Amino acid sequence: MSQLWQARFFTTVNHLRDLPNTQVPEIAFAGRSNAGKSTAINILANQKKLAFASKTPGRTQHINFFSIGGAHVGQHRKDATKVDEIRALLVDLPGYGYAEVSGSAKLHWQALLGDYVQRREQLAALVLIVDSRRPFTDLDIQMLEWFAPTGKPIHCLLTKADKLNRNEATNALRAARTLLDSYVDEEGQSFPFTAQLFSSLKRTGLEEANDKILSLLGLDRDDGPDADSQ
Ligand SMILES: Nc1nc2c(ncn2[C@@H]2O[C@H](COP(=O)(O)OP(=O)(O)O)[C@@H](O)[C@H]2O)c(=O)[nH]1
Ligand SMILES: [Mg+2]
Repeated sequence: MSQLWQARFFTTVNHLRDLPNTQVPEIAFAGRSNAGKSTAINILANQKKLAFASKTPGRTQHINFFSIGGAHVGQHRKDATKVDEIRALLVDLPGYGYAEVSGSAKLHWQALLGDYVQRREQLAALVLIVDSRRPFTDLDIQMLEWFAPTGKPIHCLLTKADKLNRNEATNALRAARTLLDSYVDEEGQSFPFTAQLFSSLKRTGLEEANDKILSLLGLDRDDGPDADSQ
């Protein structure tokens, strides 16, 4: 049983000023609408409806937070002991690239997402959800560009790998890694950007993704708050 299975709805946010005042590490899932983000979160959390796999893509313009550990309490409840038990947060960012999103909604998205990924100190890493059949889109590249200066890791899940044959999958992974490796800092050092194949349908790459996410959250180091005393 993975610690990610503990995920529970924590809070939803539509403005940066409302971000939860938590200190635990969080990992954010970003990706183009319809890339398979909600399905991937649900599979990783072993829950059918944690993140709603939306039938109207682009509608979810909010940032949804899910807690790992602790009780099911909202951030505004004065129940500090329970909030203290939370060990990490999973963050479902609004999907992007949906054609029917209007100009002002796009600007709102840009401000909310750009500021969040660039400035949120508690953000440990980004999981970028990309459809394995398509190359990275402009907005995926935008996410890489925003995040690179933070020096924090990005792990890409190349989703819907079940739709590719073995050869196509190998090529998709190689192309993604080549793109990610092309990002270098001023000293020519590459960024901590990684990629893997993933299929929610066939559960391909599930263990690899789970282990990577736990490791990025620092949850792989012990079995709980009491681990030291055992
Ligand atoms: N074949 C296949 N379809 C998938 C997979 N993951 C998601 N989908 C489908 O892709 C569509 C969009 O998925 P969703 O998770 O809602 O995408 P989101 O907009 O990124 O949250 C849905 O019809 C899913 O059933 C996968 O691994 N394989
Ligand atoms: Mg979704």
